[in-house]
Amino acid sequence: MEPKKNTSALNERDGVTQPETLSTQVAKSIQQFRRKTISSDELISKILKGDKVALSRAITLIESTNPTHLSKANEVINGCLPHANNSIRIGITGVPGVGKSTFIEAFGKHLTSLGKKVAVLAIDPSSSLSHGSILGDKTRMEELVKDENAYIRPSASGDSLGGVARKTREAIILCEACGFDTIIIETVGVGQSETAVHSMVDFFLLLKIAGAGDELQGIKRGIMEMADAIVINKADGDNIRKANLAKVEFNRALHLFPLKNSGWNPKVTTCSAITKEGIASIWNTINEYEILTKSNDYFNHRREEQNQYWMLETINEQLKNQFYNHPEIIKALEITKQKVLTHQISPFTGAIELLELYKKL
Ligand SMILES: Nc1nc2c(ncn2[C@@H]2O[C@H](COP(=O)(O)OP(=O)(O)O)[C@@H](O)[C@H]2O)c(=O)[nH]1
Ligand SMILES: [Mg+2]
Repeated sequence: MEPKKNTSALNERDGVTQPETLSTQVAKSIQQFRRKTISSDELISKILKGDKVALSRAITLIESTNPTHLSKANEVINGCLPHANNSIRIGITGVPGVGKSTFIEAFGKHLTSLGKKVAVLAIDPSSSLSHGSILGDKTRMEELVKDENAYIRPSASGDSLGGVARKTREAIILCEACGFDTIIIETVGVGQSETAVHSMVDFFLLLKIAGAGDELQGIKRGIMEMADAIVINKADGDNIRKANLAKVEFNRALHLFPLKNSGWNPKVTTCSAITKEGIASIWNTINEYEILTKSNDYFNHRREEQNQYWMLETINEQLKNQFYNHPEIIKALEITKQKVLTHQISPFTGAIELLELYKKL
């Protein structure tokens, strides 16, 4: 009779004799693997020396969903934290095709030519689904990618914007500790990601292109309100006149917004990421902003506020994850949903019951 196949994972097969000696090949690969796993102290000291390979490894670590990586990631972040903060953080947003990647290439090259060290991070919630767009971006940033004083990191993956944003925020800390003094966070102008980026940068730049008189349509008012500068890109060739007209219109529209807490009057400018016209003056504008907000103490005040915000955001996110991933809650949630659906209990009662259950778990 055929022996019954035991499919239990707990079952051990007997009768397999071990080879007397370990193959040298295997030994070698184990040694190599060990050499590759690097302690958090080593990682920190390499990052502080400006090692971009170590920086990438650390960012991969914070992006990992493997729970065993979490404590190591936190060690690295805490080790880097005292060396962070010394930078200007710039958020750049705009709809796909507006020229963000091309702009960042031109802008980034301008900054490195001034001796700046530039890190580019991206928050792109759509790319975590399609695993996309970054390859395209890297080819648009051909020169910057090769620049020794630049670092480009594709967007973190994750299944929630909150998660992706938190990882990006931690990546900012690592980049700063690695010596990058100008951090650019790029996001696609869709959905909630602008708000997330706005809450982690000092300066928020909205990239636009001139349309045929429809400049002010289709822009979410909230995004315009967040902008410290509106830059109309592709102001080259036949487009220059239209771009200048758009500039006038945006200026007029901005006057309708209340004065910002920063005391800064948002600027509207035009540029071409291709001819590089106007690129240098955007950097001057950001410098002016930094000088103003550091002299009126808004700069530090805002960073402190952002720290508080991110602590609370992280708590919210973790609480939600713990709740929804608890096996008992997963079971009870289904039952409660049915009860609500069939009007046995109100949605409010259902929620309270689940929360009460969670407290007891
Ligand atoms: N004429 C012109 N074309 C531009 C400019 N900036 C970007 N483009 C083009 O616009 C297209 C989209 O640019 P890309 O940087 O990929 O936009 P993104 O989706 O916002 O990152 C590309 O074909 C670019 O070559 C510019 O300043 N002038
Ligand atoms: Mg792009």
